[in-house]
Amino acid sequence: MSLSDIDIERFRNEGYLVLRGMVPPLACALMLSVTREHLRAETAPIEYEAEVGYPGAPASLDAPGGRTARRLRGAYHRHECFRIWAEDPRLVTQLTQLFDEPVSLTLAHHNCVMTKHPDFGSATGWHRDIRYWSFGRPDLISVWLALGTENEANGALRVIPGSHRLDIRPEQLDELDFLRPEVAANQALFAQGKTVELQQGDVLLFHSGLFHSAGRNAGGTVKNSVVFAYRGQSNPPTAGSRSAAAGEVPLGG
Ligand SMILES: O=C(O)CCC(=O)C(=O)O
Repeated sequence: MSLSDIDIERFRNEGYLVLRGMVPPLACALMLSVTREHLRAETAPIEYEAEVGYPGAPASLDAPGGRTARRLRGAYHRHECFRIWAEDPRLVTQLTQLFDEPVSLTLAHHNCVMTKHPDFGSATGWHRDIRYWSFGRPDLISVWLALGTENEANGALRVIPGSHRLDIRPEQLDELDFLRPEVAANQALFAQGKTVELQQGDVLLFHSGLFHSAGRNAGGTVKNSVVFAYRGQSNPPTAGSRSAAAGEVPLGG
């Protein structure tokens, strides 16, 4: 299941690629059942909505909905079903094609199951994943696996195609490096945003410089997505940074 030249070219130009039906239903069902069990048991480490602090999130852990899980962190060590997916040889081959060199999984970033809840799950503004990451080059790839349907109604990701190549002026960004909604140049960018609809087993690969956002979950069930981040061998994390703090898994390729 290697990528075609057209896929590779599309990723380079648009900054993202959707691989339909890549993960079989049985594997997704296992990841889903582990996710639900860990949500029920509140298996640590968990990031709660109240800790994310995005607009619309509960104000504190003790506020109504404050203990709504936003991310089950540490997916790689949580259960072997996530590890098996993160190391899937087909995925490693594809990432190797995109990086044009062997790859490593970085455990410091993403490495989680995103769990967006209908009642207290908050929206996420337009941002680049790389904004808090420290690597020699801003060229990582985030890999987002849908464990169920993702659409505009339940808070699917929206992306701005090609935005990984854009130069952004500092005044376009707020203090947390989200694109400011009131800036005219940003509104022109938002107008180019596309919702990435996914079904169970679909995988979205996106460049760490691609602007993306997501709405709230207005559906009736939790939306669960497994997310990992990868880098090319020649692009290690900056020594002493948070990106270097959690270890890595060399995957060859
Ligand atoms: O599901 C969301 O709200 C977006 C999550 C996201 O983009 C991120 O954590 O980088």
